[in-house]
Amino acid sequence: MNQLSGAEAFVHMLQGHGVRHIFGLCGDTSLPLYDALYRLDHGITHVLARDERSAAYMADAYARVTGRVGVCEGPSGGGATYLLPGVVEANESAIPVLAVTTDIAVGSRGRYVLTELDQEALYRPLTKWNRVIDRAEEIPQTLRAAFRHMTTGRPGAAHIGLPFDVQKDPVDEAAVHADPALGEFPARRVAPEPAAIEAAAAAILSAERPLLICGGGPVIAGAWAELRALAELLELPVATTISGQGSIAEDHPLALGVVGSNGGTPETRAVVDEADLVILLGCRAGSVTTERWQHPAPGEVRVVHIDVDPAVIGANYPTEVAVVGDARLALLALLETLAGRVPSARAFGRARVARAKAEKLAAYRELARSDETPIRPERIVATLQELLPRDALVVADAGTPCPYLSAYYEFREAGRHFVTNRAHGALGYALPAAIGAKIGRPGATCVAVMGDGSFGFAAGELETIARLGLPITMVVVANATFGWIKAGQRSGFGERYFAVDFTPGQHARIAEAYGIRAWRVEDPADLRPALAAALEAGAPALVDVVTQPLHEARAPVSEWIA
Ligand SMILES: Cc1ncc(C[n+]2csc(CCOP(=O)(O)OP(=O)(O)O)c2C)c(N)n1
Repeated sequence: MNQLSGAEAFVHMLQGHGVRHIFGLCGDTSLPLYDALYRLDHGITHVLARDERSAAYMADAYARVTGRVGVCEGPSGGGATYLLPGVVEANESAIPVLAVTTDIAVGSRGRYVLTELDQEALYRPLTKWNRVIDRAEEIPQTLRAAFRHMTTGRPGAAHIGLPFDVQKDPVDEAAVHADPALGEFPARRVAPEPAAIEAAAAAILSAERPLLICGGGPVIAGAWAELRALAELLELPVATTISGQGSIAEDHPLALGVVGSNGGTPETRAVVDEADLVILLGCRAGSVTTERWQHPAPGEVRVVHIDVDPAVIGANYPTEVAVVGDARLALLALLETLAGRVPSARAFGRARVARAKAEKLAAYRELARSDETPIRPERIVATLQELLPRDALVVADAGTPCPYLSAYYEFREAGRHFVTNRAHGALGYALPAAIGAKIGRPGATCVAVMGDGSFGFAAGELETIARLGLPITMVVVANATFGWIKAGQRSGFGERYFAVDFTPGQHARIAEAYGIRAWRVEDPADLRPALAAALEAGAPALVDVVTQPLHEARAPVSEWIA
């Protein structure tokens, strides 16, 4: 038999699944793997990150924008622990990320080897599938299982541990084969039961004011054409969660925009409350989307719940009709079932959406023109809206960027154009995620919007952006405080501000020290020229905007404690 080393087999298995990029950071236990990556002709580009946490966020964003599995890697012990935040974010957001940790030799276990850690136990609660490989011959089947689990059903993250000796032991070359279809997601889509579709159609037809709320599912399933067709057939207002932005072009007359406590507003909430039937599509109806299960009101609204994951259906709302299946296939089936059965179109949807949007945007537009200093977040959003092309990629952190962009930035193309980490909202996501997003979609204008708190978490990756020469425009929304938490102290704790403020940073100068072009903006009049110059630079660029803090702002946030 022809033999490969374990590391060689591992690389060929990634190649066989169509992997083109790996994001990672080196370590002792990874040396055989790195050597195989160096020697073999595999067509995979390795992107060196400066922190494994960033590598995982890069892989996550890369997967979101490409529809392919994102791969990140790090060494045993510290590397394995530093990858975790990105892996859990991906898993909870139904994004397939393969985390590869190398590990101490199987033969050294239990002997107090530097970096020893039970990496399988560590990853168990954070992944959909997880295995530390004990014998090299298991490598091909382990990779196949990981890809099957990551990209079928509800997508999710997987972890594979690759011990040092396993990387060097022999593998039969004949065992190295892969189905490249499993490198993309969703793979092997599952269609819903016809009876469930018929019941859903009947329920929807019997409703007077139905409303659709899209979670991340329709974006992952690429269901925007079918969604739009269904909305137009039924004159159905379409709301989304933050992860669901991109399910429908937000300038469509039936697109209501984001609902919920983060990015929803009283005007969009009113439409939710008026609905007599809500279709939850690829949406878990979690605390943020539903304003802690108040809007819509459980028990008072009829619910049709469509999801690829049967476990989420009925978790939060008494459900009249449960439909299990891929979002695109479910919508296609609904369209077929409803054909010819919808009474002549009612204008209700469009008129109601238009009114809600006009009311919501009136107050925003006023603030977006404001010449106040510190600069209002509304003005930043409006300026980005003016300058960015329709198909730009916007990557955002928690804090000020997320609610403001969700509420007021209009993503005018369906599909994944907004990348943000809504499972955990951990700070420091946007800067590294923008790297993965830009590498995944090199032709798109890419902007990362982050608070100065988030900047502090991620600034080390400025070197990566500069080294790779990635033309990403970073916008730092600088207010010298962990503003979201300060706003929570204002709204719920009598303005007892405790341990939230930090020293104002010179973010432009930090970027310049990395060789990145940068602007600092304090005067609102300078904002547009600085952002325009940054976007036109064709090179890494950063704009540091001294911004009104959230606790003084009129943020589109109904609850600070989600
Ligand atoms: C890793 C992590 N730790 C803590 C939090 C809790 N948290 C949510 S928002 C926020 C403040 C964000 O500050 P900043 O990035 O400066 O943005 P701002 O809210 O000021 O706009 C914090 C600390 C978090 N989301 N992630």
